[in-house]
Amino acid sequence: MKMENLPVNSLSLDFLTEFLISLEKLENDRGCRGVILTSGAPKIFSAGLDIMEMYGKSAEHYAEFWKAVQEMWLRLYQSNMVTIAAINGSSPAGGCLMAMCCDYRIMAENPKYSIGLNETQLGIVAPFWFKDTMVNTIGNRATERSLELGLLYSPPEAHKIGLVDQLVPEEKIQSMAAAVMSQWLAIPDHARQITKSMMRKPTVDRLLTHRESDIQNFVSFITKDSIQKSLQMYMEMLKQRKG
Ligand code: CO8
Repeated sequence: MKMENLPVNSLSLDFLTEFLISLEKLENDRGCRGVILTSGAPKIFSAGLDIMEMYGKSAEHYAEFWKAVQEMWLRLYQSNMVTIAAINGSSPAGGCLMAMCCDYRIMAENPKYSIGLNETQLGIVAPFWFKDTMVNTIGNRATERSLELGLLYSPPEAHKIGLVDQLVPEEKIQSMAAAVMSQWLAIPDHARQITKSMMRKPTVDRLLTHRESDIQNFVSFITKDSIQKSLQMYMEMLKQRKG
């Protein structure tokens, strides 16, 4: 699956809806046992959640958007397919979350790219299930430090802490992803799927149990004047940096 929502593959409501439909089609296709998730946008895997979906909109819109973000996580994290992220660009926040949902992460060795959950840098707080996904990937202490400081890691740093499994020269990323996919597909599906579910189910169940309150928390947090102001300042900073 090659994500292409130019310029930066931000996860808008429309994009998430398309993504979910495409993923479901593959999931229901008996001939498809694995997916490589990558980007068609130059230098960016995904810029994470579309900030414009979280700014200046109605409470109903925020609730609908958040439900779609939850759904993306639930489907991708629990996919029956082998999922490999071929991270061929920067991958902040929601982009990092998508990559962490996969079974294996390969990142291009480009010093300009970075990956991490940088929410605190925007003045917002990563939800508990973002945090849980990171804890399951890199452990508690590394997550605590990453989240509090909103750290974005270079490829070597991300590899060192286990946020990505492997680094490759950029031009080799797709062929390496295909080679890794072959290794994973050599394992009988049912054994691998049950094992994956055993590892991930407690984390998934936590969100399922608190799904409605998580939506309400998001809406009441994001509608606060102070949070709207932080997001506005962050968007302005992005635009100024560009200039
Ligand atoms: N959403 C919307 N627009 C974006 C986003 C985004 N996430 N990221 C970039 N853009 C826009 C920029 O504003 C710019 O717009 P314009 O052309 O109109 O000026 C355009 O995309 C291109 O961006 P850049 O010029 O910055 O492109 P670069 O190639 O220089 O850099 C980056 C690309 C590295 C992706 C950079 O744009 C960046 O760092 N973006 C911000 C990424 C980020 O911080 N995302 C966090 C989103 S929040 C999230 O995912 C989880 C939130 C959890 C919510 C919890 C609340 C309770």
